Amino acid sequence: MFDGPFQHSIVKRAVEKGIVEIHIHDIREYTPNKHRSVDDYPYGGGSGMVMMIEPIAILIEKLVSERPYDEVIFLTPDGLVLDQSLSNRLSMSGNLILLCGHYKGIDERIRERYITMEISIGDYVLSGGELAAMVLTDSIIRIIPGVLSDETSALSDSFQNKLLSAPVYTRPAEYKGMKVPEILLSGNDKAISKWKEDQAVSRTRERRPDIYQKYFNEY
Ligand code: 6GU
Repeated sequence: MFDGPFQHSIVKRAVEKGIVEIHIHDIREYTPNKHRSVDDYPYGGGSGMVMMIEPIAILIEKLVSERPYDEVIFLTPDGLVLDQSLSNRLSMSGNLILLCGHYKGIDERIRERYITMEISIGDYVLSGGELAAMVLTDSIIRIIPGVLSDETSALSDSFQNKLLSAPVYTRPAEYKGMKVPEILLSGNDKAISKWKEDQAVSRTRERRPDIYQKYFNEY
């Protein structure tokens, strides 16, 4: 499941440049029981299966015995909702373990004993933590210095300066009567910067009044 996203684009380039390493571990390979089961019925009843403590504990203990980790992150819809500042913070850390949950959840004792941080990627339910782990991984890796060839590019993203980005255009200057804003063709760098900033502010005000409000409380 991870092959597609991790074999492409920015994540792949970061791995090839030797800036990051990604190791995928299958919990099923760490089951001590002969049925290789990783889940079981919940104590006290209820729907769905619960991921068992033992395979996950064995795997996490193996990993932390091999190298130090800054965080052991569990991807779960009841975690802290991911935003750019959290990605920025995590991009400055060393090794991370991302644990993907599945089914109805994982045995609570895993969370109590091993997990240092719980992250959700938004208020909707996915069928597993894998897609969330890929989203988190991409958002962390792309902002590590040296990963993007244009080093300034990640910094001008929507959200990175707390506002949405201004619209962008490329050639041709006119297509079927639709023109690129005159100012961008003017060569006047100062006026262009001002235009971009104004656009960022008005877009944010119109589309994300919640972010706009925060921006003007801070600045
Ligand atoms: Cl981290 N996991 C699942 N299963 N659903 C989610 C999520 C995570 N974040 C948002 N929805």
